[in-house]
Amino acid sequence: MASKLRLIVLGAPGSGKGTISSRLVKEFRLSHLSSGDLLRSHIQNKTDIGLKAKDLVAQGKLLPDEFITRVILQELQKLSGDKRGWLLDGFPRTLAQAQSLDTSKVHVDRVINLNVPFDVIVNRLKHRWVHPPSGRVYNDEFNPPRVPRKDDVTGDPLVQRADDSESVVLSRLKIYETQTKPLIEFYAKKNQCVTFTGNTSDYLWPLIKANVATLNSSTQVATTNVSGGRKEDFIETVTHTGNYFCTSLIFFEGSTKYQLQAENFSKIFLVQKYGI
Ligand code: G5P
Ligand code: MG
Repeated sequence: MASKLRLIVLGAPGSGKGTISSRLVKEFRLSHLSSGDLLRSHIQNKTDIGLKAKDLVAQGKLLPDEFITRVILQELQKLSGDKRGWLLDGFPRTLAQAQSLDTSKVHVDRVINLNVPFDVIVNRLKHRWVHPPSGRVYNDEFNPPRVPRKDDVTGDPLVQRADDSESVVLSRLKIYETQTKPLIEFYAKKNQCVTFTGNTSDYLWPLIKANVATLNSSTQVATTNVSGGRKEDFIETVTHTGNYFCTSLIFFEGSTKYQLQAENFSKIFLVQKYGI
C-alpha cells in the first residue's frame, strides 16, 4: 500500500480539476492543495502574496514560475508531518514548475489528466458560481445551490470569478494549450500520467476512482493470458479513459518487470479484464 498517496490533477481551466479533486480527497482522505483556491484566499485576505497575484489572476495570466513554486513548496512543507497524503490541483502547470518538483525531490505517485472538450468547458464556466470564503463551487446546471445564487451552508450570496468572463476563459484556454499541455507528455514519459476523456465529471469519476484505488493496494489485480500465452500477475495498470485508450501495462513475472505498450495487447483482453 502506498503509505502516503501523492497525486497531481492536470487539466484545462474548467475541466473539473476542483470537482474531481474534492471527490478524490474525500474518498482517499488526502489533503487538497489547490493553487487557485490558495491564491484567491490570499487575494481576499490582502496578504503580500495576494497583492502580487490579484491582477494576474483576474486577467487569467499565469504567475511567474519561481513565485508560485515557492508558495506551493512552502505549503507542501507544512503537510510533510501529516499522516495523510496530498493532492495538487492546478500545480504544476508549466514545465519549469514540474521540473522544480523534481529538483525538490517531491515524489508523485500518479498524474490524473482530465481531457474535456473546450466547447463543453466554455459553457460550464458561464454557469459557475462560487462561495469565496469556503471555496465551495456550484454550477447552475451541474450542481446548483439549493437557493439560487446563495451558498448552501451559510446562505451568503454567491459570486462569479473575475476570470470567468468569456474573453478571459478563452485566453486561459490558449495559455493552457501552450504552457500546460506539454506536461502530459512530460509525465507520460515517466509513466505517471493517465488521461481520462469525457464530457462530464460524473462519467469520469468512477474511472478515476478505480484507477487511483490500484495505487492503494499492493495486491495483484488479475492473472491472465497475454501475448504468447504466458501467465502474468498484473500489479499496475496504466489504462482507462472514457474512450478506449491504453498507454502501457506493467507487470511482474517472478522478479522480472515487464512493460507492454498498447500495441502488444489486444482490445479483447482489456474488455475482458477491465470492461472498457
Ligand atoms: P485555478 O483556480 O487553478 P483553472 O483555470 O485551472 O483555475 P478552474 O477554473 O478552477 O481551473 P477546474 O478546477 O478545472 O477549473 O474546474 P471545476 O471548478 O471543478 O469545474 C468548473 C465548473 O464546472 C464548476 O462550476 C463545476 O461545478 C462545473 N462542473 C464540473 N463538472 C461538471 C460537469 O460534469 N457538468 C457540468 N455542467 N458542470 C460541471 O487558477 C486560477 C488562476 O490562478 C493562477 C493563474 O492566474 C490562474 O489563471 N494560478 C497559477 N499561475 C501560475 N502557475 C500555477 N501553477 C497557478 N495556479 C493558479
Ligand atoms: Mg479549480
